[in-house]
Amino acid sequence: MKLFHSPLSPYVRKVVVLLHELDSVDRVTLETIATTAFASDQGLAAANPLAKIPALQRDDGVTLYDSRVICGYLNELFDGSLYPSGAGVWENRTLEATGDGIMDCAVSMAYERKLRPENEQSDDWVEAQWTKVSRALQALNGRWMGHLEGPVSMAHISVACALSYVDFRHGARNWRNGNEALASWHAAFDSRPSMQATRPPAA
Ligand SMILES: N[C@@H](CCC(=O)N[C@@H](CS)C(=O)NCC(=O)O)C(=O)O
Repeated sequence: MKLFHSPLSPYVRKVVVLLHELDSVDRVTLETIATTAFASDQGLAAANPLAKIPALQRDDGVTLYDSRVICGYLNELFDGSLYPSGAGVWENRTLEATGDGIMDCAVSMAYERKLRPENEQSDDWVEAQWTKVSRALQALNGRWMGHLEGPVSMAHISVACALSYVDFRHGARNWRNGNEALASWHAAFDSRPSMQATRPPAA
């Protein structure tokens, strides 16, 4: 199996953290590519019409995409327990969606600044995206700490990768201010070997 990969993508990081957590890193080959919305990698576009990473090309030629689909597939394939069932399952999925949604907003902000010419960039767009990130961080800090302190799941991995991406691209925003409980949870989670092994290179 081949994973279209970039060490900078928080969505890809979720998948690679899962592989570490399930002790299955050697079961997937990482193909590192550079792709942007304006310049898609052609091999990736042939496998995933949306030309987004992560995309997982299986040995039977089928390509799975969207990080949540890939993580669900690999968790099942490797007999993981990163998707709990039973009580609290939908809360857990909502927590995962919150982590993924923070990534969506934070990536959109980075694209606006990095990919669009300066005279086409919208400060209002960037600030509107940050408002969503900031509200989601307050919700995590205020309402979700009980869940975050429970057994490790894909939701934990998603939130941790999202927070690390906010550090990576938007460190100057100081997200820890006012979110102290979340900050100390993140510091502890970030020390896991799976997170240490998947750090993005310096920006
Ligand atoms: N919802 C998707 C989002 C994937 C995504 O947006 N990946 C970015 C990299 S961080 C990408 O491939 N961007 C290239 C593009 O938009 O063409 C997922 O969870 O996999």
